[in-house]
Amino acid sequence: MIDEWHGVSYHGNLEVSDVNLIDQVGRSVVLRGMSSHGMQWYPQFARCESILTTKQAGANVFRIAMYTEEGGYLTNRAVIKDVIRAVDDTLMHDMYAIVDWHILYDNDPLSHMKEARIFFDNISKHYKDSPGVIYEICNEPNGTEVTWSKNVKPYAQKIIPYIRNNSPDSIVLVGCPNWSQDVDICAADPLEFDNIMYTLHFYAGTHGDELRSKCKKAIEMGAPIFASEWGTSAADGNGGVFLNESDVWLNFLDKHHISWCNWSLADRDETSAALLPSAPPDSWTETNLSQSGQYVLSKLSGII
Ligand code: DCB
Repeated sequence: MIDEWHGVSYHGNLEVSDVNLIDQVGRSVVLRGMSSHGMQWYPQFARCESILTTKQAGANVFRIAMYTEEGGYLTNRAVIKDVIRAVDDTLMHDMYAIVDWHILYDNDPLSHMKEARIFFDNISKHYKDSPGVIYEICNEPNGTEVTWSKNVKPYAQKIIPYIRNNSPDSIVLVGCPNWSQDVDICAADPLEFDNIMYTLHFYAGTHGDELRSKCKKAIEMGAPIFASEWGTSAADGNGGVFLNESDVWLNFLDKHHISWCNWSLADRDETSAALLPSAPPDSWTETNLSQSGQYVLSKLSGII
């Protein structure tokens, strides 16, 4: 399947209908693109020319991963400047922009509730008139103590009204327990907001049939799924690359019209990074692509 390239000016405001995305006139929409790495480390690849190169390969979305910890937002508010710039550059290219509150070692999204509330209130006010902005409110809740009913769902119920108040029609992506894998648990006890999708995250070297079954189960229960982060590597971002396993995953996503972002557009020395070390941020080309980068960029245009 080869899709024609369509972006924000064509599709406008997106909506969730049944388990999939549609646009303002009811056409089906699948978004595909790259995720940045941590914005506190790799903002240079989340800028104009770099994002444009992914668009030229077929991407119509870019995800901006704003870590909360590890030198991210919580201790370094200056990162917002790069986040805003990345969103603006993405919108300038007529692509959808995902603002990702990238919790990770801060397992429970409730642990930084107040900061999340202020951040999402401000950012959804700033982009209230931009149909291209999508909000991802918690990257990967994890840890045995962190459950959907006690932690993640209450967090989502508190944060989403702040976004809705400023930007009533935007799509909101909600992370699931167990590193955004337990989509079936969310599906069994869904949120009562419109235009919500649950995120499925997978790493092809670690996750396979079992996770796909969970996802299928969630879809059958009526849950809309967005694969906002996946990698060709193992779950630690390294190892492999696992391209045969990635093929199986991409066929699965394609079959279910699931949108996706690949981890990550950076030149870190790890196999999941799309660029080789020392890639020039503003002028990287095919020669700078890692094995993963070559593979993923060839899939962005919807050619499976
Ligand atoms: C997720 C995170 C993402 C992480 C990738 C790969 O974590 F959302 O932030 O990225 O998947 O692990 C890695 C970077 C590294 C960096 C590290 C810490 O690639 O360069 O050093 O983050 O910032 C997952 C996903 C799944 C699982 C575990 C993790 N899992 N995890 O299934 O066990 O522990 O980070």
